[in-house]
Amino acid sequence: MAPNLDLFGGDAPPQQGRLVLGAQSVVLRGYALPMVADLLAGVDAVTAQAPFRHMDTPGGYTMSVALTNCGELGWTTDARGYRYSRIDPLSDRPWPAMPEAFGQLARDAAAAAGFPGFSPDACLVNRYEPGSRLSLHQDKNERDYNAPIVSVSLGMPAIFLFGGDNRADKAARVPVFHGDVVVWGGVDRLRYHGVMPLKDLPHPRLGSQRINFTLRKAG
Ligand code: MD6
Ligand code: FE
Repeated sequence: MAPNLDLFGGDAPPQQGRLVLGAQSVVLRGYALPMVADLLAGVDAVTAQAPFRHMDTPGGYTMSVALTNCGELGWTTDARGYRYSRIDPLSDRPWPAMPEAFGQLARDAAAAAGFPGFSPDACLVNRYEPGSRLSLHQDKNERDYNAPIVSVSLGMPAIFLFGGDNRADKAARVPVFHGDVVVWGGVDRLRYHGVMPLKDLPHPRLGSQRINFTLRKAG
């Protein structure tokens, strides 16, 4: 192949542009690609202090997605319920600080999606392996629903399910790729969503995993 036709070293070309999901929700294709190295360094720094773990749900299941947190507040679940906490129950210490690159990306992406002034205090980091899934849920443990949520996808692709305000509403199937950022808030803030069981489509940099992190204003 002529060198000028191989700009991406054999990888698929990065996607660009936006996919509108709802009145106040959008996928920003490839928005995180320029800062992937900083984001992955941030994930490594966070997980060195607060490793990924499989949490239990109040319903008696163990999540197939492994998770951890950074920032002032971290989301946890156990037999007693879902909540935000300042302390990592595994270490009994505060969650690791939010890496600067996470906060910057979240502010920029939120503003690009119509939510200026976003200032997240919590970041939930999820790790998916082939077969991991996330059943339909609403994000409603945050105190203030005026702030949006910014969700960053790295590694293997996934099919994000984007439903309505009721669990039974039909959900759209939205493929999300390495570097995509989903922002939602406002009238769409409480829509049901989830992730289909992941296929094993190894990513050149991250192998057989998908890392997703979601930035929120929880407190
Ligand atoms: C995920 N994301 O994409 C799971 N929540 O792995 C979420 O649960 C989520 O992507 C709220 C807003 C955006 C999200
Ligand atoms: Fe969610």
